[in-house]
Amino acid sequence: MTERLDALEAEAARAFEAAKDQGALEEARVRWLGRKSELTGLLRGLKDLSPEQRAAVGARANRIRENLESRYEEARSSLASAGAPSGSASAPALRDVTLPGRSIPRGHEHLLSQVLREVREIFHGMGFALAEGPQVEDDWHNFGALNIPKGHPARAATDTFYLRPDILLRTHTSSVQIRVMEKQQPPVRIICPGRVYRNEAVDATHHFEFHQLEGLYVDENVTLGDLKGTLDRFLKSFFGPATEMRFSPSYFPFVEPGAQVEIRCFFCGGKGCPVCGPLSGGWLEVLGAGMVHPNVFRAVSYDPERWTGFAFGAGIERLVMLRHGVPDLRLFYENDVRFLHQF
Ligand code: FA5
Repeated sequence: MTERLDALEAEAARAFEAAKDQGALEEARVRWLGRKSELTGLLRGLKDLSPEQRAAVGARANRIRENLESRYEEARSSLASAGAPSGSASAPALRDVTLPGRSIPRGHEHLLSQVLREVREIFHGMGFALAEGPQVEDDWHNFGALNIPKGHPARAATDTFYLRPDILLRTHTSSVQIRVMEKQQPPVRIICPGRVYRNEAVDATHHFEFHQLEGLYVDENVTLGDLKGTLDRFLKSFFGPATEMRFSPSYFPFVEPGAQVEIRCFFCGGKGCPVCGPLSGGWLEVLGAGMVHPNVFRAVSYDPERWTGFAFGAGIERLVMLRHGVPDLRLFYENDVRFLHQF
């Protein structure tokens, strides 16, 4: 058997060397190394030999197979580099220059980022500076200094994510008012856009993570009229010059008086529609606002007898939903390009 193996090795090596093109070489490969080749048959027959013979002949047969495989590879690459014809696989590739090009999809700014930028520009135009604060906040800045002491029922209004007993994810951007007033003497005129968190069930109009825009103006003789004028200007710039706004009384512990600000539904003109709802009488709530409570001034060591101010807070997602007719707030966070590319 070993003699036959040696002869087979020599014949196969000669056949690989003699092949003039890839087709002939492939034929030789099938004949000498293929599944039905003599060598494969011999290897299969090893099982009938005694254990000693099997080890010796098996090792030799495997060495021969490896040797023939590398001879075959050598022959193949020397035919390829000599440019031997080999069928379509290695034919020179033809380029069709008339085919349309492949376009590379281009991204753009997310709708929420676009709107945040636009809102910042509107308020910059009215002299408001940008302020930022941490999203991981302490109890004092998120609640205590805003006239919401421990045990105050208003704490129940926002379900809070606590990280430690006194450390939490801020539930509103009003915390930034406090941080700015602690550092800066009046006049203060700032807006604070940012992400806030509430432990809430998610639905079409609620998320556990959303954006707010806070505004604060503190100076001598700031009036409710200043607040109304500022918000009227903002809402008209954002929703259009025909926008009608109204204030109704509301309660936030950090302002007195407090107000809920609504705009007349611009989808139905105030008649009542699926957007403003049959019970709203055609008005859409857009933000909370009011005159800064004297206790908030005391918390930051401002003299409430001297300083006056207004504050407001809006939910950015809700503003965008209204302006662009987005029916579900979750669309902002799902990263579905079919939605995103529309804006
Ligand atoms: C506040 O957070 C007050 N800090 C706003 C304020 C500031 C009032 C200064 C007075 C003076 P409120 O909890 O209502 O208020 O939230 C403000 C806005 O955030 C709402 O009008 C709504 O647009 C938006 N909002 C509230 N909860 C959610 C939520 N889960 N998902 C999306 N938007 C929300």
